[in-house]
Amino acid sequence: MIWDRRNECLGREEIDQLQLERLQSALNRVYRNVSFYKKRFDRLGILPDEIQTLQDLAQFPLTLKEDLRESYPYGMFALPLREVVRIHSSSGVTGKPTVTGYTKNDLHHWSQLTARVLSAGGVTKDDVVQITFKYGLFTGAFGLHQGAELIGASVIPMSTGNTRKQVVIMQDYKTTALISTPSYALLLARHMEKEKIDPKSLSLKLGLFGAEPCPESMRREIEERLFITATDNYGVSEVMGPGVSAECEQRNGLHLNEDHFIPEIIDPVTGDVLPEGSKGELVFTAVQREAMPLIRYRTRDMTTLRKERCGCGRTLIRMDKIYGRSDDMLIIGGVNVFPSQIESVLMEIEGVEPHYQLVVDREENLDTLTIMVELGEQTFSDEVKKLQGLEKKISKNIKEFLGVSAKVQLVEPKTIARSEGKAKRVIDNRKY
Ligand code: DLL
Repeated sequence: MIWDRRNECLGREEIDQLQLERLQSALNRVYRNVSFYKKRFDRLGILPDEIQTLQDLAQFPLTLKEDLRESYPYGMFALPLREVVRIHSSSGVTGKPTVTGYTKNDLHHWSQLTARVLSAGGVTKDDVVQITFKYGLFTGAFGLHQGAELIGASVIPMSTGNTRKQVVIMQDYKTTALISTPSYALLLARHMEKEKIDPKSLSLKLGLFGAEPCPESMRREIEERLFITATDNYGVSEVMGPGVSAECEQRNGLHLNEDHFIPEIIDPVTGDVLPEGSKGELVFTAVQREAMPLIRYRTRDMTTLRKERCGCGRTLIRMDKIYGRSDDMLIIGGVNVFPSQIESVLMEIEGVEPHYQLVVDREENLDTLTIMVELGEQTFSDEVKKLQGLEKKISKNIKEFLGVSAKVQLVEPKTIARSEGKAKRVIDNRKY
């Protein structure tokens, strides 16, 4: 089912015209109202009015996550706070998170966009939707919740954790659609297997998965173990949250809501715009946002855009599943983590040296993180009990500050290889 046939099935010329008009308006709004953009454009001598074609967008500078951090919390807002009715933030607690704000109109658009995502994934008003994303600053739960209500589905705002209860609710409330990270879906499957609960005895039909990569092998495993149809959906909190793009029943790429987000693919090294069909880094200009329009925001996600028509009837451009990242951000069980954040947690702990290595693996399709932490000579000679206490403390702090579970392995002084150049902090053994 196509939620918004008028906007999801526009002709290419209509899309281009709509994007150009909205782009001109967004550039003018940020130039007038966001000092960060005014200063930048003035420095480069470019005026928003000069934009004549969509290709002219490439003259404008890229916006980085760091720019948002430096404008923390409200520096990127294009409207006074009294117009902002909702505030969310990106995951990750240490360091400055990035903040994103929504006006009433932004929330209205957001619900429309997540309703598109949910409809593409097969959700209708007859579904009972269980949302297992965390309700809070993270955009995932509220964003998809609003869209599901707009469709008229029955929404269960379960939030994260308590896997046993999640399954009981699923049984009792007759959940038909699961909204989660793909890795959590596998955790649920594993739990049911252990508890000898037959997934076929549930009412579950659909799984809409996002917030982290879901490679084909993982999709297949989820579908086989839970007896559901699984679709992938993608979003970035700074740009909006979920609602940016999603697979339809054809499952050959994610339809990108181009009437709200103008996508470009750039070479992550040179920043040059690459031709259609190239693999590169995804950049978005959020033209419809009122509270926080973003110009050429670098997502650091690697993909390819394709304009060929899809069998479902939607004309929106499609992006391939995310291939990986152009920076060192890791997504572990749906939580975004930068090695630098782990480092700052470690450095707060006495006796720990600034030498560590992160080993990321996938065991039975679930992400695992092991942090190898090097000890100073003094600490290393401590008794076993003390060392065990230290291991626990590191693990607890990582969970508390970053929201990820990690196994901590303490290692002898000088065992982690030193590097002359950039230290190799991460060994990612997962295959996408
Ligand atoms: O993860 C928004 C979201 C919530 C999307 C729920 C879908 C469902 P952030 O926390 O800002 O926002 O993380 C954004 O997560 O740049 C990608 O690297 C990654 N990501 C999100 N969805 C996918 C996906 C939300 N379907 C970052 N496939 C992005 C691969 C994804 N990576």
